[in-house]
Amino acid sequence: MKDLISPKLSNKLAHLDAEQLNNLIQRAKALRKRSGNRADTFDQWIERAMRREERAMQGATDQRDGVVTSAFAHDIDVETESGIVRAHRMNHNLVVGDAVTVGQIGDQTCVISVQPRRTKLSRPDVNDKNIEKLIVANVDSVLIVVSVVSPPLHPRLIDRYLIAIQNGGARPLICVNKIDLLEDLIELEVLEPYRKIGIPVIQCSTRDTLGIDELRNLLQGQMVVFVGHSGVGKSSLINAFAPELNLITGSVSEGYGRGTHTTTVSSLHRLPHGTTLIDTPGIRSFGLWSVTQNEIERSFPEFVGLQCKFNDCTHTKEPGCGVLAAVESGAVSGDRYSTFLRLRDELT
Ligand SMILES: Nc1nc2c(ncn2[C@@H]2O[C@H](COP(=O)(O)OP(=O)(O)OP(=O)(O)O)[C@@H](O)[C@H]2O)c(=O)[nH]1
Ligand SMILES: [Mg+2]
Ligand SMILES: [Zn+2]
Repeated sequence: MKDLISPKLSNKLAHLDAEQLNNLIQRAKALRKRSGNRADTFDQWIERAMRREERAMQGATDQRDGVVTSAFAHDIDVETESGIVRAHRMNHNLVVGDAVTVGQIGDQTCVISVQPRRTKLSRPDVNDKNIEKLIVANVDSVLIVVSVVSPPLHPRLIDRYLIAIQNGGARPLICVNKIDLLEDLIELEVLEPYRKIGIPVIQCSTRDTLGIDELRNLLQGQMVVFVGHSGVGKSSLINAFAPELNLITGSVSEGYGRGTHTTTVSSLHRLPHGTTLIDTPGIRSFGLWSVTQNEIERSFPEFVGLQCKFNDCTHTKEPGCGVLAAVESGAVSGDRYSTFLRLRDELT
């Protein structure tokens, strides 16, 4: 369908996702059909459709600001001063946490504009890795939820999240849930390197109500998104803060120790004392969106201040490499260094 549009116009429309582009194409086709005119190029019809939409937006009445609390395929829920309203997305790529203005166009409530994002968390689209898939916008912190035993702990996922969070501008926190299932706390030693680089690591159990108060204090007054694999207990943790929300929680399959993808859409919840929590669907995998070698290095604060002989040192084999020396002496954790190498390889 994209072939209908010239490469030049396609570039101008690059901010639209596949569905938005499709909507625009359908509107342009409808305009062309109604006019009966076959002489104009399809680019011209697309531009006409865009102008029509802009005019409609300018004429929108009863404009109000709000925050997106849930995002569906065609509509979003927006929290406004007068309560939650459902609005048509129009051509906007929106996620929970986005600050928007909505207004009335005819008898429909529509999104008129989106404010620039203060922070964001994104990943490559699962179907097309060249498309950025936003997960959430404007959060202060991202709580990476992992569990132990069932599902098992996956430190590699934490590493990828840390880079994406750093790039998006929010603060990372780690929550290890289900510690009631642990026979020996020694298994949590794999998380020590994260604590060492200054990331709070909170141990929790929603079953035994352990760590919940500590987490509540840490998150107070912030907008926080809960992310992680399915079945680690994101929704259960949010319920532990606010049982009245009664979010649906799932089970973990016996054989594989995997979650069953219970939460299917993200949702935003206001708690007392200015805390806002966002629940998200569990992920199967998490790829990195638009990350450079330098950005990977920046997410290893333990490398800062280490001196390498060469300015463009890759810290892999060069003589006089400060990072390799620090790994050798134990000043930098061998696990974290392996992570660095793995992430680096993923880029090439
Ligand atoms: N043993 C134990 N089980 C827990 C704990 N927290 C949650 N669970 C259980 O883990 C299962 C999955 O919990 P959910 O809260 O649905 O997990 P989720 O991360 O929201 O999963 P998705 O929505 O699929 O991404 C449920 O059966 C919970 O009862 C805990 O601290 N200890
Ligand atoms: Mg859930
Ligand atoms: Zn080096």
